[in-house]
Amino acid sequence: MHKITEIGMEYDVLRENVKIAHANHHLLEKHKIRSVDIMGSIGSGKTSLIIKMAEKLSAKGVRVGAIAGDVTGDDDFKRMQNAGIKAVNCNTGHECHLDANMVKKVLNKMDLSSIDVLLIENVGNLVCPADFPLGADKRMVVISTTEGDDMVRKHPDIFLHSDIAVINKADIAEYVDVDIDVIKNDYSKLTGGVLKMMECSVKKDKGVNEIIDALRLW
Ligand SMILES: Nc1nc2c(ncn2[C@@H]2O[C@H](COP(=O)(O)OP(=O)(O)OP(=O)(O)O)[C@@H](O)[C@H]2O)c(=O)[nH]1
Ligand SMILES: [Mg+2]
Repeated sequence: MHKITEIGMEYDVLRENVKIAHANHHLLEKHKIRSVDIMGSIGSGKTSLIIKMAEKLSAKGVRVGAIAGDVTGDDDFKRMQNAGIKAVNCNTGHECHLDANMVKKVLNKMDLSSIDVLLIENVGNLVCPADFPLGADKRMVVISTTEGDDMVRKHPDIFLHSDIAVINKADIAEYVDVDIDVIKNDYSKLTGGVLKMMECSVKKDKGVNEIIDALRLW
């Protein structure tokens, strides 16, 4: 569990995070903004998916904003901006995940009346983000075929903390010797058969509409 000791007192960071997450959620609801916390492995295609989703949503008149969460730099932020998304960069410094307080500070800087949907890209990591809800309506985890077929078995927590799970880069599964059905079966078993993993290829624009449907963002 993530805990810190401050001036001799143990301070429960997770409990404080939940309180701020509730406030973020309340603020987003007040502005009628639908929001998604997009977690997932490094390089699984989170930014690519956000850009593709934003393109499709914008074409239907939905105004999209995004938070580009990264440890350092502005690469993803610039990609989002170049794609016409109202984006804000959020560098964590040394942290391997966003937390609710970082998101609160970003929300204070955003013009919330100018967006309908907020897509929050978390730092690429399949462990830490799970513990830190941000206040988004939905949490989604994105993995890809290039990480192998054992991600659900190795990182069950993040899948259990997510409403929707996506396996991206379906277009290259055969080249990296990955059987997507193995991953889907692991996920079904983990979630008691209630939830099905969604499959997509952002590159080939396959499965992205279905993800937007599942998130109810149109
Ligand atoms: N073949 C293939 N490549 C993809 C697909 N989606 C994304 N990529 C590529 O995968 C690489 C990583 O994509 P990003 O969108 O930057 O991934 P990310 O999860 O945002 O990465 P981090 O923010 O660094 O964790 C890029 O070179 C993308 O072009 C896909 O569906 N198929
Ligand atoms: Mg990214």
